Amino acid sequence: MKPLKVNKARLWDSLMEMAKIGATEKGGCCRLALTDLDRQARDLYIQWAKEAGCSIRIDAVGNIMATRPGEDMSLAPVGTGSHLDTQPTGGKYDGVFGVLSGLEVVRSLNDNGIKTRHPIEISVWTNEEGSRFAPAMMGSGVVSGRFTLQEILDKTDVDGIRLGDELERIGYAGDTPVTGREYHAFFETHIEQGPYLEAENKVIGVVTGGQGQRWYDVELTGQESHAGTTPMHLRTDALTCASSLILAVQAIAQQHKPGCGTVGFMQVMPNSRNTIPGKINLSVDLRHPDDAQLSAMDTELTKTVERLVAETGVQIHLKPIWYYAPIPFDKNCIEAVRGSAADLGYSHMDIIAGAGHDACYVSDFAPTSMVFTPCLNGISHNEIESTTPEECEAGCSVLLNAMLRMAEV
Ligand code: HGY
Ligand code: MN
Ligand code: MN
Ligand code: MN
Repeated sequence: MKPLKVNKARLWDSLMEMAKIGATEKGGCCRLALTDLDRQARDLYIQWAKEAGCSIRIDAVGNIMATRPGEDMSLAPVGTGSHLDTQPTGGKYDGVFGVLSGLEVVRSLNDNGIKTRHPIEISVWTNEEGSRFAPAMMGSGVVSGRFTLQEILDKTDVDGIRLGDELERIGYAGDTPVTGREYHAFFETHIEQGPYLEAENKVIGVVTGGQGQRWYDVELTGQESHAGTTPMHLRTDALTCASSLILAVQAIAQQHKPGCGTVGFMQVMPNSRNTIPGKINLSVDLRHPDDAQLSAMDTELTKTVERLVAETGVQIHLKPIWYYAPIPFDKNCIEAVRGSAADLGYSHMDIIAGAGHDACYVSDFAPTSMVFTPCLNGISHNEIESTTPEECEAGCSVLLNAMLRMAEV
């Protein structure tokens, strides 16, 4: 069978329509997990999926499963999907491209009158971003057993609002169990969010796995006092200590290439220009494709904290909140992606995912791989995130053919 291509214009129009929900002035999207805007996006997606002939289930952590029937409904579905929640200054494509690619696969199968043996299922995973509620990849993490349902429902955001209450409030606390989910194979399509495909002039990334991550909450406690009357040698300044820690995180990453180290969140208290900061809350995000190196980065971070406490007198509480080791994807699924890209004549290369993706957790219980496409200058988690209709068509067409290989037409 000649490899099928998807409907480029229809996919692009769906992306642009969805991007109107939570649209920001700079051309991005802000749809934080379980806000009313997330609900609006979910509602629109469900409407489209039903129009495409899918049945809808919602599970106890708000994951949405849209299923296109197969000839043999006793078979595990071939799945795809991603997330609709975004970063606060997110783009139009991170996550959404994977969800709407799944929908376009269903629409294209309908256009071509193709009935697959295995059902086809598109998942929208709850709170992949981990921005409003930390950590990330919660919906897929509960289904894969990395997190318990209760611990995730009890998570609170920075304002103390509980995740489970938000799920109820937006009407997405479903009754489908989070256990026993099965896929014959699972693929996630996603923009690369980094510079490598563009640098190598490739259209498709054949994703062989995902790098590991370690996230921490750090609380630094010094002493508030007057900015004008407190001599420099008598200060216990939490912010200057935090500054040393932030630079150390960068140094640790640079000493463990190609590891990454980021401090993206910080609260300064009392945050008054003429009071020496007494309390700092900040986040640390460490990543590496090799688990031993990721552990070494963790050890270096702990040693740095001990050194700074001794040097500055600031108390530092380093609280690990999330860890997963680097994840290898399934060889057959990787080959389905690589072979589909070759059949369609798209330039392609193997690549490891630098970002966390729901596919990483789905690979705990199902054969999994991903399809990456380039984004302009490798920029993501930024409102200027950009890609083209042609790149989206390429990624989605590879997804369609990879799924067909596994779903047995
Ligand atoms: O942080 C990540 O890698 C993802 O965007 N949640
Ligand atoms: Mn994403
Ligand atoms: Mn993201
Ligand atoms: Mn992600």
